[in-house]
Amino acid sequence: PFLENVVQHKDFLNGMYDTSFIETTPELFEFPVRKDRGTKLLSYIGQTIVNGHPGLPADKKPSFDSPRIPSLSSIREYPAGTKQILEQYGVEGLLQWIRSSERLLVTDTTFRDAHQSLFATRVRTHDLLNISEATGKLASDLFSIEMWGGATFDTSMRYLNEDPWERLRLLRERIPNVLFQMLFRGANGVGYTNYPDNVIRKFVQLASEAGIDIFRIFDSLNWIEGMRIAIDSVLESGKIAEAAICYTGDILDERRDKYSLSYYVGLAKQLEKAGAHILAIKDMAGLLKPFAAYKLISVLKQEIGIPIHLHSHDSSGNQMATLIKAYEAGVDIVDTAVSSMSGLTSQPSLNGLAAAVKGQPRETKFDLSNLQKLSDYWEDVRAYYANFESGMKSPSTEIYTHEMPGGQYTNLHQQAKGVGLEHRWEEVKMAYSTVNHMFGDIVKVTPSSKVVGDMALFMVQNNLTEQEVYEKGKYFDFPDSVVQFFQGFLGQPPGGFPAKLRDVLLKGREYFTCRPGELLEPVDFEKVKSELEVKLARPINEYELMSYLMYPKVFLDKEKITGEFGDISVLDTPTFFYGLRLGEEIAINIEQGKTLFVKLIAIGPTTPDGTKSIYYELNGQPREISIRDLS
Ligand code: 3PY
Ligand code: ZN
Repeated sequence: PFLENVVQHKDFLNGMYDTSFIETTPELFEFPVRKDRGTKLLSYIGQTIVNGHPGLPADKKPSFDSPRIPSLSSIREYPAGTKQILEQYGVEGLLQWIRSSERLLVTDTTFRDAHQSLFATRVRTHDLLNISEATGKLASDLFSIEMWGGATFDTSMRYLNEDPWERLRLLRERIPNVLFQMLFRGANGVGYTNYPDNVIRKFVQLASEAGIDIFRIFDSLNWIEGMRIAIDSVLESGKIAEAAICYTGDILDERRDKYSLSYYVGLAKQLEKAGAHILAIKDMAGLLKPFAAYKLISVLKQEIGIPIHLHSHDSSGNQMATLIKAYEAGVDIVDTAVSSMSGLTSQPSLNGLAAAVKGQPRETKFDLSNLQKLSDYWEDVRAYYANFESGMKSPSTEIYTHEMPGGQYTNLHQQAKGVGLEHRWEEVKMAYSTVNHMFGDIVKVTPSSKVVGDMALFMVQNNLTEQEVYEKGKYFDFPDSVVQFFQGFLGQPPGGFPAKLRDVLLKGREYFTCRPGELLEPVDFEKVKSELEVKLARPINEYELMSYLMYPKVFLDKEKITGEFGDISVLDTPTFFYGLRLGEEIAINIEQGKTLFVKLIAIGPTTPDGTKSIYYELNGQPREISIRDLS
């Protein structure tokens, strides 16, 4: 602890010390009280009981049924799946297998996009692990499982205090037979802005070593320049590069000709030329209507030679029909989610699709009763996260007006709630559409969609109309994300930025049209790593370094919370969100063969110094923890 205090002291870090440093710095001898794992977990639970979990009401813990985990006693071995095809025959062999497949291939997004879209990406690794063996065994005919990337990287650290790399490693151990797929935002990595080229290369290399097989790469403005480094890195790593065209507008609406059929075909051809193994049609908002899908996919099937993978969101309720029309047009792979995690802003139902094409020439191989077991589990687990849902109860064709991505809907709803605008949610959605129009009708997907969302919230918060933005814009400081977007930090939209709005927003700041990666200095990995090790006073690995490079502040905050509460990923989800009820006892497996039994005995009153005593039994012994009451 003494050495830790020295290397973490600000004067030491800034090089402002001499030989009298130790004698003249008494705080070097103040040592934090070391807490054991049990005490740290009791502190976390106490903190949650007294002050609530951020974003959740500090209510009494609701009671939940135990999730129905399917029995696997009759399935000893994992059936061989696509992972084995890749391992045995390599990328070319896998592509050959896709082309010769007589079945419609299916990806399950339950572990990533479904919960990103339904409840703000909050599913914890704990709940994924409990169903992972069953998923590998009961749904071994999946083409792939999308389980990483998108917002999961950020949210797992920010809200769940988890290490995303650990999630990947643990899931890989429990699902050894199906390809793992991640969503990668091109030059924006798994973040919200462009990163230096060498960070993007290193991320892909690490993710491929850690178990990702398929990288779905997109650019939030469909700007191919923002995708090339990522595509090349995947090709170098020997994994599968699935490059995406992001679908917006409506190819069947002749008045909306900015995003036409020929625009998408041109883009697809460029991606094929750039080396993509698979083309993804990424319909992030669910705007690709059934007959448009038929047309787009039929034409693409003529114009390109690589397999086509369709991704969509069911916000309008029309997207199962889109999948069926895509099937008729010869789509190779489609994205779905386990039924209790499907529909609305999520993907259409895996179970529903399997049933719909049963008996057709390219039926899937799934056993519906097995899929039902997975759905039963998720139905139970979904209840834990009810407070993060958006309140959307039915499909809505409003999506064709605001065009908000499914993966953003609940996140923006949470963001609106956070700034006190939940009651004006309808206005926020309308402002979202207005901002898109002001920005020149752009592709809206992370991070460009976040910029549109930030501007929409800003306009609602300040009661600004479009006209007032132009007229009074000089008196306002617009959100940083909006300013940086117009400077060119996310790349260039088709047709460029509207000049009038750019002048209002930039107020004389510079902007550029080259690739942001050309302007960003490469990161000196060794240097950042050693600085971080000094700061944290512990060695870090390359994966942690990458988490820090993607999200420096979030990573450091997580480190602090881990220091205070230890590894809270071992808690079951109701306890993680709501603590314990009086008299309730839980068992916490803190490691293989080591279990803590925790019972809540009593909660004391708030004392004049603003704390409450929480009385527990830990493995039968009385324990008291004092928690500051922040209410
Ligand atoms: C993400 O990038 O997180 C998305 O889900 C985009 O659709
Ligand atoms: Zn999506």
